[in-house]
Amino acid sequence: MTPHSMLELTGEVANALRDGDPVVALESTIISHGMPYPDNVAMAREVEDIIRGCGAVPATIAVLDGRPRVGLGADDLELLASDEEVAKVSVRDLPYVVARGAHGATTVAATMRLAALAGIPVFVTGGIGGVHRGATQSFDISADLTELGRTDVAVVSAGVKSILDIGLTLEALETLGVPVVVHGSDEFPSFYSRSSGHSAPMRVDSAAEVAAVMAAKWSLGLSGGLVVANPIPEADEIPAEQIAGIIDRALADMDALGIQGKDTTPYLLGRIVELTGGESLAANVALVRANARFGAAIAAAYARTRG
Ligand code: PSU
Ligand code: MN
Repeated sequence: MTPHSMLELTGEVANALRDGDPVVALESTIISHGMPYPDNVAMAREVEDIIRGCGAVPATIAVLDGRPRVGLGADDLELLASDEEVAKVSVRDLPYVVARGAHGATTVAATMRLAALAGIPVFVTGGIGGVHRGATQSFDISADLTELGRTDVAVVSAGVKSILDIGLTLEALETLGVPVVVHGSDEFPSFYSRSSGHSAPMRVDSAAEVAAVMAAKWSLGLSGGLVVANPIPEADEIPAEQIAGIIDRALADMDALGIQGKDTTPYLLGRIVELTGGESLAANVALVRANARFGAAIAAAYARTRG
């Protein structure tokens, strides 16, 4: 397919897509609003290098000067990592930042949509959004779920953090018809930890199996995305019991400050880094590295099913 004319692709990404070579999309909210500077830009660069090292082309996605960009340079990554003015952009925010010529860091939802417009079916991140704890009152359910229900992209993550209600998030994904496959485990992972208390809706043991599920889904005309949960490597795990107290404290601090809406996830991520003295950041970077390797393998396997 020809990428949408409003997108600006790097030559490297455009050539790979034209030739049917594996490409991996990456989001930018994780850079601008998910980690502190300069760890965020170091992570962004390293993840691109890992993906290249695995034989795929990285395509980090963001809106810069109102232009949706697919593939970024070193200066762009530095800007996204350090400029306080970069907005967090989910799908509902895309028209506004584009119309105003502003900068925006795209969430999982907005990145999926732009990746699909470019023709990239595999996207790697750390964690996806979902149903927030207390959503029965707040109605706070991430647009990441809506997008997974309608946009044809497989999203590789380390599962769902327990800042969210993991059980309700899995229920919502089922309602939306989104396959949730867990790599090499019978339990759905909770980001920092390989366990969550929720069993894996479906298990796969290789990148080729994920690619086969993607191909089967879309061949059947079942539009929408897939959640590919890749549990954090054992060596980097923070036990669920240890992180639970930290997350409860971060949630209590958020309530005390009256933080709501789109600011909740960035606040909680930052507060968890503070409360763990950086331990959570090391785990976060480690799981993104592992996801980059697995995502590149999925992109290669899926490209083989097409070629
Ligand atoms: N979870 C993380 N790290 C992140 C995010 C979530 O562990 O960086 C970001 C992603 O960009 C995700 C967004 O799409 O937060 C979800 O925000 P919201 O809940 O406002 O939809
Ligand atoms: Mn929200």
